[in-house]
Amino acid sequence: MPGIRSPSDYSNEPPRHPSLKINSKEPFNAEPHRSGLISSYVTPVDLFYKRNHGPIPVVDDIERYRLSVMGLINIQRELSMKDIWDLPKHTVTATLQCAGNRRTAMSKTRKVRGVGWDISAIGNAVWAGAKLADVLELVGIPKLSNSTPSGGKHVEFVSIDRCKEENGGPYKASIPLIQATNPEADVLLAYEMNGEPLNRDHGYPLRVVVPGVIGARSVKWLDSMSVIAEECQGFFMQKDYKMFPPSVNWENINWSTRRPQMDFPVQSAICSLEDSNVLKDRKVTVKGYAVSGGGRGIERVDISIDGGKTWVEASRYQKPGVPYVADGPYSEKWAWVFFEAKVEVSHSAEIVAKAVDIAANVQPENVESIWNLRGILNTSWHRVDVRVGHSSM
Ligand SMILES: Nc1nc2c(c(=O)[nH]1)N[C@H]1C(S)=C(S)[C@@H](COP(=O)(O)O)O[C@H]1N2
Ligand SMILES: [Mo]
Repeated sequence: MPGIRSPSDYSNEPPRHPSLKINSKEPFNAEPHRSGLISSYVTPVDLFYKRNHGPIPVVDDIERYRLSVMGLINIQRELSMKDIWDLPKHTVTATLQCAGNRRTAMSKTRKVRGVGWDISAIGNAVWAGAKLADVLELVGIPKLSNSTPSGGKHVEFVSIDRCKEENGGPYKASIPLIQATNPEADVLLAYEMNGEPLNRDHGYPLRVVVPGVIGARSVKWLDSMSVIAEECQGFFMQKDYKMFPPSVNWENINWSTRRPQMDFPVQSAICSLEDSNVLKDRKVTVKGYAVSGGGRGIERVDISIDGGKTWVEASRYQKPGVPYVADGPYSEKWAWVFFEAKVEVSHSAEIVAKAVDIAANVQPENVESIWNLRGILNTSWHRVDVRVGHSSM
């Protein structure tokens, strides 16, 4: 379509912030440095991690943009951006996290396949757009539908981009219809990020945001949407982003034995310290993020300076200066909390963070117990080794 293109090479990429740590150039995958990630509660768009599987689409004629909605009874609807803009605008603060966040640390146990992320394949943004439940209602599917009269039970999102995993076809994913039509699930077709129109890297002109779920389901550059009977059969639903036990390797893997990962488990990481930091002062401020999936708030964050033998509780907040209470009147249920604890270490220390969500789910102690060949969902206790003294260099 003129005005809307998916380039087949990387000569049309948008500009990116020079401070990003690039994990792969083509496709472009990058994350901010640890300290940059926690410099503000809402992650600036420039610093927000970028996770792509192909070249960035070019949409330079918004007038021509149409979202096709298929799988309806005898009709296909073409929605323009104006149709979407005319629906009530909802704003949702939600943390997006790649299932591959913290993969590099998992590879230290045994090599895994995938983009090597440190702890910043995560970001928190203020997304605005139409609720998917309202869009579906507009095309004739009522709120809180388990299925449609023609047997539709899932909503599939298909992108404009092209990627090699789909043999040159578009990136796609699906979510259950009941989640898509539940206004409380806050699934958005978002056209704004942090008060600005989405930029190209993050899905201009329209993307899905599925709060509480691994980033892979939040399809960018939405091209079409279908109501289908079975979940999406695309690569990223069926041959990737599934959690396998440590015993499964590339020789004995049977992808069909596992479900596509949806909700994110409880996660936290320390961002104020790098591995092998040499500190000038024994007094250390330990700061970072904690978040869980499915809208489960954070109940507690524990910090240890002796590798997990003894613990202190960190303070938590979403708004600076306002103590965070899970499910409290001011809490954002889909968004991360920042934590902070002041500790005093002796000459060397293994500093550890672990979070607990409101369902009392706790991060696992060791990465070995959750090791999986694709290196997803590394939510093990986050550990950093520090030493007090002068650098030997
Ligand atoms: N069309 C499309 N949507 C996509 C992807 C993609 O490659 N193409 N990557 C997914 C993955 S794996 C993640 S983690 C998030 C990343 O979103 P971001 O780049 O806005 O941070 O987008 C998801 N949506
Ligand atoms: Mo991802």
